Amino acid sequence: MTNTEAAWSAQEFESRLRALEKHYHIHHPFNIKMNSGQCSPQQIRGWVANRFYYQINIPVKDAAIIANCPCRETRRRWVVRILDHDGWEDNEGGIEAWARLGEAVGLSRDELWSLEHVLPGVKFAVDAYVNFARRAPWQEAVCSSLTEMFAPKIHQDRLARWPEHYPWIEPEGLHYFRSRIPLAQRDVEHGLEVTLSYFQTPAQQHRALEILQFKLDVLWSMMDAMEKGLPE
Ligand code: AHQ
Repeated sequence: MTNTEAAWSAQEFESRLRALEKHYHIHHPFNIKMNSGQCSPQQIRGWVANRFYYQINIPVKDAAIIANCPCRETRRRWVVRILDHDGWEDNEGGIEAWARLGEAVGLSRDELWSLEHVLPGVKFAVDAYVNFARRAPWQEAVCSSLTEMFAPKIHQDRLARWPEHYPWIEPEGLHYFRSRIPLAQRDVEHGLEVTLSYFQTPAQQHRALEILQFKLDVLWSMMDAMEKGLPE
């Protein structure tokens, strides 16, 4: 980036963010293996148990963003992300839906909640994400959530392919993926609003790309750890 470079328009900035899709974990060899039916039941269970650590940390990450955010309007909107995962009143939430996915693939709730299957590389990557959200300016942490721009496709792939490739998984276990698609689209709208308005100068816009790449690397590293650490 030269220091005479002009800032990108909002449209160009968004398309640069979206161009990072090529680094999204949908393209990771382990994800391709999983979605083409080549994973053993043991590996599917391992993926569910490891991703559970990511899921239970999402509301912790979002609470860190809220704790750092002085803007009531933003907090009023961001708080729904915590409720989406933790649930509220009789809405059980996404963490409960993931526990149901665990049972559908043959993991007991105790086994899932024990976190005994969580691999060191997965734990390090997830903890790096949560600690980033605790320490970074809240707008930077918002920007890091924008990997969800690419999430609907990966959920749709699982819904389309897992029933045929993994008929042994109880179908209702896939509810989490279906429920997440509209929520991801809603969340990305808010995340983009904050990102496109906060990161104004060329240096800030390049910083935003770096932040998104960091989060893409978090997801990619989780897959690296699972590819290596989940035996056939
Ligand atoms: O289920 C996912 C989820 O609730 C979130 C929240 C969001 C964030 O705040 O970082 N990212 C995210 C993602 C979820 N599912 C992942 C998947 O592959 O199932 C994708 C992940 C993301 O794209 O960041």
